[in-house]
Amino acid sequence: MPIERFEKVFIWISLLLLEVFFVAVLVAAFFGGIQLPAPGGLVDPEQLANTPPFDQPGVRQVGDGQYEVVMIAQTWQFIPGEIRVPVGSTVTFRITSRDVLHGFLIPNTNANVMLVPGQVSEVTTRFDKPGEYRIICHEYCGIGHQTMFARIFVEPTASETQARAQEE
Ligand SMILES: [Cu+2]
Repeated sequence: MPIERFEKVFIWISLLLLEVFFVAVLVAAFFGGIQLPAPGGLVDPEQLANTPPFDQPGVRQVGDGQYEVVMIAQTWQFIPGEIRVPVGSTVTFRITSRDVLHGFLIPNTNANVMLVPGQVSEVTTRFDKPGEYRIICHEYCGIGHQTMFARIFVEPTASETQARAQEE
């Protein structure tokens, strides 16, 4: 069966594009640190108050520069609504939803997961720049959706604060 010349060209271009996208996925996965959010386990959303670690949401230091944040999302807030960690911290978030589907996005980081009731979402990110970050719900969850956010304050370390004071 003869294949028309232009058709051949486009078949090759399509194959080439597939290759390019495949390589892009590999580069993102192995060099860009992009990864699928890991399922962190199952919980009963109605029993969160009696289920560790969700009975005590908050920030815990788990190592040198390593923190764990246990969080609950519910209409229309994150608990806790404020988190403080020192700059340079690696933070693992363990989050679940108490009621409906919510989202968890920290803009300009790799943290971007869905929060499904009954499921624990886990995502790890590093904060190298001090400042205020926001956690945003990016799955429409009802009439108060646009007000659903939390703050992360990444605080400069004591030595950095001193260095800055001296500069001024
Ligand atoms: Cu929402």
